[in-house]
Amino acid sequence: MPDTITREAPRSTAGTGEFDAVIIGAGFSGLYQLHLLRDRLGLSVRVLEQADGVGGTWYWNRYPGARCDSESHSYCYSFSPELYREWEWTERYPEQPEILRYLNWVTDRLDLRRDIAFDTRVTAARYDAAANRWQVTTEAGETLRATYLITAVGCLSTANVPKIPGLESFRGRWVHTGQWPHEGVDFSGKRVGQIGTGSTGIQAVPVIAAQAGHLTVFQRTANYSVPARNAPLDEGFKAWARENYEAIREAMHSTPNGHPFRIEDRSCWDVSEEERRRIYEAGWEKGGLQFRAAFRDLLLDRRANDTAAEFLKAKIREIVKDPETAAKLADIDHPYAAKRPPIDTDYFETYNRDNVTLVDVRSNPIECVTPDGIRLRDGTEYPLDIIVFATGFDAMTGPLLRLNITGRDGLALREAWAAGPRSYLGLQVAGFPNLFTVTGPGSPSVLCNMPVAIEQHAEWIADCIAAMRARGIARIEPRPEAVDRWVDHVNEAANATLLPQAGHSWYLGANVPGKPRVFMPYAGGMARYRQICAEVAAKGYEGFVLSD
Ligand code: N01
Repeated sequence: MPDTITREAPRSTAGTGEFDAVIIGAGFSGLYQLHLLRDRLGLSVRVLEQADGVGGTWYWNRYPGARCDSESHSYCYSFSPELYREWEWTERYPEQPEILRYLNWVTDRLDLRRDIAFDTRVTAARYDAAANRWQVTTEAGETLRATYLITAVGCLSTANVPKIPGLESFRGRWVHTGQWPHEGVDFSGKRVGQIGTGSTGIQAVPVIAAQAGHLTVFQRTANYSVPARNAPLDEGFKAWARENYEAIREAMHSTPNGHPFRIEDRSCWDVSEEERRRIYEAGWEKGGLQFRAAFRDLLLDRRANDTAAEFLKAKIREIVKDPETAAKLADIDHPYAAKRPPIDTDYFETYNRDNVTLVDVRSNPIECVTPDGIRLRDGTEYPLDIIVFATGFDAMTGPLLRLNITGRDGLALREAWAAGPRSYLGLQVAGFPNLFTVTGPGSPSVLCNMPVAIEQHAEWIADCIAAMRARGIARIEPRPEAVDRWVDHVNEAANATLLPQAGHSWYLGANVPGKPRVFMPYAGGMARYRQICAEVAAKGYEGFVLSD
């Protein structure tokens, strides 16, 4: 029986009407986009949000251990020094409830709530060329019309529940981490099975293990992880962040991944083996995503990457006492950070508990779910009361395709992207005038600290709309040849790194059976991307067709 957030019949308050802009989604992106379009440009705007509150990712992902891997002082809006300085984070990495409180606080502080329709799921959006308006339909049957349609639906908002035969027959409860019940799940004394050891699974395992009777982790792909070293923030750090707001923002804007730390400008081969080891030890002790910034060539040179990979695998073997379990955990088949690198609190240590078992489902795959548990190909069965799917998302394209968007001449986005996403700058799609996709495929998005990527997109879109209105331009859409060039550039940027070498990564769509294998985010770096977007705008929106 699936156990997810229950939704009653739609009781949307979207209303029917004419707006300058409709924004879909009220997470980090939609909230800021609303603020810019309404309060800076003076447009009439309606945000449509399927949940009953703001927060997006942080509304849905309430699984045990859910916490951001970016540090608090960088995982927030930075467009306003007042907002930045007024909010006080409590820990090095913000926990899901704290981020949700923060986003609710921003919503009220900027008086955004009155323009958001909650409980409103968009079922279709169609471009009416004659009127140059987008017609947006909701589950409750309402229709809204707007000149600009902006998707702010996030990259990781469509839960991926693998189609495992027999799931419907399971007599226990099952739940996906991205659709976690608001009242929580009581694991006390229960036999819990968790499928998935990505960033989410690695956060959830220690917390579930601490409560469950027994936890069985079904691992298909072993993963690296570096300790997060989470801790309460002291007053000194909080004061430092407030005082150094400008410098922190400047750092986030000038680094490839939007984090406030810089990637060291040294090659792995510039230092002796002993020095390298000392650097990795220091990174391990400091903890966090910064570990991958130790050398500039870790994601460029496979041999350099191997040095970090070997260090991390040795740590696993050191921490995990049972050699067989340690060997399974350290049997990692991809370069370090070629998949999104997780960080953890006691992940590997948790396998030393008596109530935790690791099962390798790469060599012996899950065959089916039975009424009583999970059965593997060799017939071994694990009786379970609860199954946790930490199996990720139909990333980046999933949230956009499920909106059923149809552009000019009846072209469906699903058709346009049948062989994989094609966009210009990740911001617009040819054939879909005045549709803007915040952090869409082809933009740095998930390879960047998300609020930094989001702010840049929302600002670029607002500036673009302001420029159009000032010049009396009614429509903007990319030229097909600009899309072709951008798609080539996205591929080149990915191929210049080790990222495509993790063949099963969701960056490539490989986690969803049947999804086209295309490297979706832009790997050329956020700072470079920001510059490209600014140049495109400065050259009168080069690569776009602007028409009256
Ligand atoms: O999802 P994932 P996630 N049978 O796709 C396994 C962000 N995030 O939710 O690798 C067995 O990474 C799958 O195995 P494999 C972050 O960007 C951010 O963990 O496909 N196993 C894998 O182990 C992250 O990257 C924060 O072989 C199956 C796991 O499920 C993104 O969200 C915190 C399976 C899925 O891992 C997604 O992370 C947490 C099957 N049929 C997450 N299907 C922050 O800090 C899938 N798996 C902000």
